[in-house]
Formats: sequence, C-alpha cells, structure tokens
Amino acid sequence: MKLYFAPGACSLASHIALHEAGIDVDRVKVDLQSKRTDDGRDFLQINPKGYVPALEIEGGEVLTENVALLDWISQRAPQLAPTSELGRTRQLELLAFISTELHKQFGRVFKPTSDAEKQQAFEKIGQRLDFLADRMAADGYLCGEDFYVADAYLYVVLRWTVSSKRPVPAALQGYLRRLEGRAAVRQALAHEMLEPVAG
Ligand SMILES: N[C@@H](CCC(=O)N[C@@H](CS)C(=O)NCC(=O)O)C(=O)O
Repeated sequence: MKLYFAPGACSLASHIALHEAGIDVDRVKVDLQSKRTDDGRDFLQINPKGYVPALEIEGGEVLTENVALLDWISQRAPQLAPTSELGRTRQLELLAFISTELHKQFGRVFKPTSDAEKQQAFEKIGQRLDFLADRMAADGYLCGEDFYVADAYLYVVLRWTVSSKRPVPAALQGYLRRLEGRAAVRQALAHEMLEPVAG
C-alpha cells in the first residue's frame, strides 16, 4: 500500500489515520508544483486530478479524496469510527463539513484574490471552528471520548489555522494539545518532518 502525500498538506489526515489504524504503508512524497513524485514518477499518471492524498491499495487501485480515504481507513479499523447505529453517517457528516466548509476555505486564505476575500475566509473558518468547539465534549474529541478519523482531518485544519497566525478558539486549544500527545500524530509528523504547533 502506498500513500502519496505532501508534507503538512491535507494528506496528513490520512497519514495520521493509517498510523492510528496500525496499517503499514510506503510513503511517497509528491511535489505539488511539478506533479512529480520523490521517486521520479509523473504523479498525474497516478492521480490525474493532480492532488494529494492518493492511496494505492492492494491490487493497485488508487483511492482519492480525503473523505473517501478516511472512511475507507475507518472501515478497516473500526475503532476509528463511532459504533452507534448512525455512527458512520455521523462521521461522514463531520468529514464532509471539514472538507467543504473548512478545508476549502483555506484555498481562499492561501491564494486570495484580495485582502477582503482572505478576511471573509477567516471569518467563515472562525465561525465553523466555533460551531465544532461548541459541540465538543470537554477533554474529549469530536464525537465524544474517543479519537476517530474526523479528528485527524480537523487536526490538519487547526495546523493551518496556527500557521496562518489566526487564533485557535480557546475551547480547541486543549484539543489540539491532546491530538499532538497521541503517538500516531507524533509519528506522522516525524515522517513528514513537521513540528507540533500547540502552544
Ligand atoms: N478534493 C480533494 C482536495 C485535496 C487537496 O486540496 N489537496 C491539496 C493539498 S491540501 C493539493 O494537493 N493541492 C495541489 C493542487 O491542487 O494542485 C480532497 O478532499 O482530497
């Protein structure tokens, strides 16, 4: 199995989730500008969409899209999804929210067409992080006491918030520290040569 990633990009979520699941993968770094892999291949031949993450699974099929990869990993590691009747659907609801309402806003932060657009994106991100903070159990994770794959995705968004020099809502600061205390998060960071960001 091979995970195609770029350090600190959204592929870090699947990287963390694979560590949490105890699934062994080869890691292949991708240069997102040149679309070349570290081992000299044309990444567009692997994922014609040209973005990470991509996961080559047994049999050679390549899975793409954060939501799909994280759901796929949680199906192989059931401890990474809530077990209630609506558990998987609730987690997909969260993954879709993080993907479309948070992750996508960072496109406007990293490549804004104007200062006003960047400011608008930060406002939306702030509102949506507050929404998640309000529903999160104290000392817990997004869905309660246990860590699930959606937490790995939210971790990436919080890293981007910190690197954009925006405040992480007070209610999420302890959560960020808890995430960075997890062995799987530390291992994925080390593989990607990244430092923790919690203060
Ligand atoms: N819809 C995709 C978006 C993935 C995405 O935005 N990947 C970024 C890194 S965080 C990327 O590889 N961008 C390079 C590009 O689009 O050329 C998903 O959710 O997996």
